[in-house]
Amino acid sequence: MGKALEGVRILDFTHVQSGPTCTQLLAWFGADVIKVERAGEGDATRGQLRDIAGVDSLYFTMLNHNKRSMTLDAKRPAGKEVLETLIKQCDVLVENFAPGALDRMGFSWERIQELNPRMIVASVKGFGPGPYEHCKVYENVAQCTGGAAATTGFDDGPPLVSGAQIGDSGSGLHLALGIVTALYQRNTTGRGQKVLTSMQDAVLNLCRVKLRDQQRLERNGVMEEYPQFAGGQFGESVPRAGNAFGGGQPGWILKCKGWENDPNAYIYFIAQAQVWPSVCKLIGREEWITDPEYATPKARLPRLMSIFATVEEWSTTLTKFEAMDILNKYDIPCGPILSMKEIAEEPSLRATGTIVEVDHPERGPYLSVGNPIKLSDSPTEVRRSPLLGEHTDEVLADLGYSREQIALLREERVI
Ligand code: CAO
Repeated sequence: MGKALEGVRILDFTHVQSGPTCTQLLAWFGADVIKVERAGEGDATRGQLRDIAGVDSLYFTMLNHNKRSMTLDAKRPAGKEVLETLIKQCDVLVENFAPGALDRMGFSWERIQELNPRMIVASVKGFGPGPYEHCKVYENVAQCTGGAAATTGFDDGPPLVSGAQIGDSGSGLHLALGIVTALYQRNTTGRGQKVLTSMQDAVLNLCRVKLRDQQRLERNGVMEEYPQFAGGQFGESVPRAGNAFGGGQPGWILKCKGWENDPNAYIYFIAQAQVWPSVCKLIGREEWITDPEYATPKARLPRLMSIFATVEEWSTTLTKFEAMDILNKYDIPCGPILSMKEIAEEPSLRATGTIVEVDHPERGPYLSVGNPIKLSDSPTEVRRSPLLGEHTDEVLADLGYSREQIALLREERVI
């Protein structure tokens, strides 16, 4: 079966996590992704957080599947010539260098347009145009400047960053959508365009509901579903809501059997209005079904934390999986807190290709997260990440370079 992006050629000038997340997705959809790296070291993540000496790290291998790697010194004249050829023959250039690096290399938007007016130039930067546009940015900076850290954690504690890499991988996802959208528009305009995702914007987009809450707070002074509503105080900006559910259905994380020794023996429980009678019966509080202090969602709001404490008396008698089975029988929305170990071993995730085992010539088999976006007519086969420069000769030959020319570039240490 063919692939959705077959025939699309990507000049992948990305490194670390945000850009590579984007180009990996495009590769999984069938694009030919040529990762251009500096000879010697390559993408810095090849050597970061190594678990096996001298072997590409999991950080690198898990973000660079299905790509080809070529080495190139893009700052030397002969290297720039190769880059020009690549720009002429590719559809998209993706980069996440520090601001201005591509211009300093001599490849401004205008220059790229001259070389190939159909080229789409897609960039991740820490910030969009404005006071911080020149700053270098990593994941947690974006979480802090995009509203995530201020709204994560408990209100008696400091701001918290999340384990989910919403700044890096989140930006990569946004960028990938921008690229396929620009490719689609090119079908009618015949022109390329610039695609920019700022990490701050991407995080803020994922924190959209918190900007909603900021405006609700300013209008009404309180937000009834926040834990602060029951006796606490609201300040000027959206507070950290602990484990409260962001939507209209109240929820919280509850202890389950074994929580004293197992840091993940918990379940997320949602007191959805429709199933309130079932919740009351399950936890032995049938009187709450009709008691005016508990019967309606509005009446329950000021006493949510004590309601969750009562449900927890029930949940601590069961393992998280037993609790999940029982709650699901009554259609009560819930979810066990799964550890990374449990997720890695979960057979259903293996069956769908969301967790994949990949073989690598230097490290042997390892686990990775496969393509989370499933297309029925463009299935994903996850192939191992390339070794540094593994495809340099192959790519140059594809571009029309002769054996002699390639040998000369190697002799001059351009590749
Ligand atoms: N040939 C020649 N030079 C190359 C090259 C190649 N193949 N590949 C990279 N370089 C050069 C760049 O041109 C740049 O040179 P100048 O500084 O002279 O312009 C230099 O290598 C370093 O690139 P960089 O500044 O992007 O790298 P850094 O390690 O200093 O910064 C990072 C890393 C991530 C902070 C920065 O790239 C950045 O802010 N990127 C945008 C935001 C982003 O994506 N952040 C998320 C990263 S994932 O956590």
